[in-house]
Amino acid sequence: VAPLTPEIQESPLLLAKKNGLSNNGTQYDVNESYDGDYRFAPIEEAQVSRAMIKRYFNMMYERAVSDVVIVGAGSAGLSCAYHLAKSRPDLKITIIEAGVAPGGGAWLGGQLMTPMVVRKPADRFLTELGVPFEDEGPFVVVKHAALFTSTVLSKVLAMPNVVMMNATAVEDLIVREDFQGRQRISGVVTNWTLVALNHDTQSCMDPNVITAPVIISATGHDGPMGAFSAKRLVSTGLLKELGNMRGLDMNRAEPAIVNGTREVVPGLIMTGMELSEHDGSNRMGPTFGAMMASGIKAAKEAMRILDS
Ligand code: AHZ
Repeated sequence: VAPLTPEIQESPLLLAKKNGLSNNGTQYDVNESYDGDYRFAPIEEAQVSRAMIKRYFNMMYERAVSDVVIVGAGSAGLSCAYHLAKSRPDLKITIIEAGVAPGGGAWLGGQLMTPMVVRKPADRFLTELGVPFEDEGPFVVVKHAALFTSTVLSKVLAMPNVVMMNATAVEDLIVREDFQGRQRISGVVTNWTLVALNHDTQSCMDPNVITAPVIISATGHDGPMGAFSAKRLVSTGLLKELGNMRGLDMNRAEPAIVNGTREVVPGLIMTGMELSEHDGSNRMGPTFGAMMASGIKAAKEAMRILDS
């Protein structure tokens, strides 16, 4: 990928410091003593800005064309990203997460309590991640939901083919006509979340776009931002009406979400609790196995589409 701008000319002082040299050209010594004399390598403030700007905007430039965009980094979106990125290191996978903190509702189990319940056989995913749990027979319990979320998040972010833009919201879908005259979702329209939340107060703050042959929507059930794609499909006329999430029934809800995970319109796969709004299926409350299994199924669906 070509750099956005020609290499910025560094001042001789910056260059010397970057190379670990002091003003007079001698190598500086970073003293690692913690006895009141801890010293850092010298830095210019502008170096910090450039270190971030160059990487972030080069990343945006490169990911303007992605292979797969995952919208939403809750338990379903992250499980999907993990399976897809691990199975297909050749794919450019771009995650867009509206919140500053990725993880969606998976930092806690239920009613702000920390343990996370996962019904079998989805515990296999925990074993694959290396997340420990207690076996309770038909289900397992992770001692803190954040242990699952931080583990899957760190593994996803460490994969070289994955990037995540958080604090960034998908605020529309790109809908194109394919060669058969069918409407196909071909990308997402993004904005900084703080901008997306202020369209009513400022005029014309136009968005940015990312194109990809496969979009996976994992934006959760209805909420301030949730069920984004399901609602947008209705307003574009691609879906007649929302099914609307039904009441809680764990035994009906979990298989309905996993078995219903699919390409809901050409180019758009839906996973996790967003599907309950699309299909009108039940909610399962604080049990997370379906989010993991649905995410994995969405990843398999993406590979099927890309390989077809
Ligand atoms: O910030 C949202 C969250 O992190 C993000 N998101 C929503 N709209 C977005 C948009 N652009 C970018 N327009 C967006 N990001 O999507 C994430 C959704 O995570 P979640 O935890 O809400 O959904 P999930 O389907 O991964 O997990 C649902 C967990 C639930 S809800 C539930 C119940 O209510 O009964 N039970 C379970 C297990």
